[in-house]
Amino acid sequence: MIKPFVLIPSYNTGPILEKTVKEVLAQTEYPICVVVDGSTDESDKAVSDLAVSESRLQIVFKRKNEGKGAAVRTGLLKSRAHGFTHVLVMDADGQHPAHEINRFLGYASRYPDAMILGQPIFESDVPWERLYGRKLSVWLVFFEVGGGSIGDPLYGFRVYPIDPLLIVMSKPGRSERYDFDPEVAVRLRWMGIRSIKLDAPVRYVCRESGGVSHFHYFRDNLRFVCLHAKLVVQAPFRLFARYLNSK
Ligand SMILES: Nc1nc2c(ncn2[C@@H]2O[C@H](COP(=O)(O)OP(=O)(O)O)[C@@H](O)[C@H]2O)c(=O)[nH]1
Ligand SMILES: [Mg+2]
Repeated sequence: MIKPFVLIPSYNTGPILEKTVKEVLAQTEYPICVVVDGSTDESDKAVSDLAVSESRLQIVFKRKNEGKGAAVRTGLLKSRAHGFTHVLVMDADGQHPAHEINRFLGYASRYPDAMILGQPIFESDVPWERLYGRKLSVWLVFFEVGGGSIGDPLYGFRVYPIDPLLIVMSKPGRSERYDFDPEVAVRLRWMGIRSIKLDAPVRYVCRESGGVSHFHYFRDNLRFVCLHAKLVVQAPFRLFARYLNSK
């Protein structure tokens, strides 16, 4: 039996954070942890108020913004005492489908040793540069893990078994920002963690409806370049080691 919780890292997400959390509360019975990562937009106020009446909802505050990956690690470490075995990570900004949480956790329950990786189904609202930009990442991880077991490495709607995830995330020099999503998927595969890919819709919420992104095209794409340069160099050794272990 798995014991999962939902983890939502948030940084200056604005009013849409409360909407997202309410949707998650309505869609699932599992505990929810929101990590407010040095936000300065007061988006945490509404969810903090909500947490007073919702015992399933925990808000963790970080003073300084350190990035999505670092926030996920903080949430995992804070929740350790509760004995959770699995975590479903999703975005705070309304892009990810709360209605898919139970289906994803159902798969995690059937395949507890696997990570469950969302595969984005885009609608017509997807910006073209996002759609085409990610194709290179898909191709690179295909090479890095020796096949299509990850699919889209950038879609962060996923369930992870916590123990191996923490092993991967605890090593020094690990990605702390958006590069967290591709890096952990690749390294978990290298560790021999099986992956199950499930389609799930992704929305691009327009600014007028509260949509917000902190993705910085130059800075964050440069991080991806550095990450993949490292992974591509390590890949042949890791894949060879896995091949030897499987003999
Ligand atoms: N905790 C934390 N979460 C972040 C940070 N940057 C982004 N996020 C969260 O990661 C998710 C995706 O970020 P977003 O800026 O929407 O990226 P995009 O969807 O690729 O444009 C959202 O839930 C954000 O709240 C950060 O520095 N700290
Ligand atoms: Mg987003």
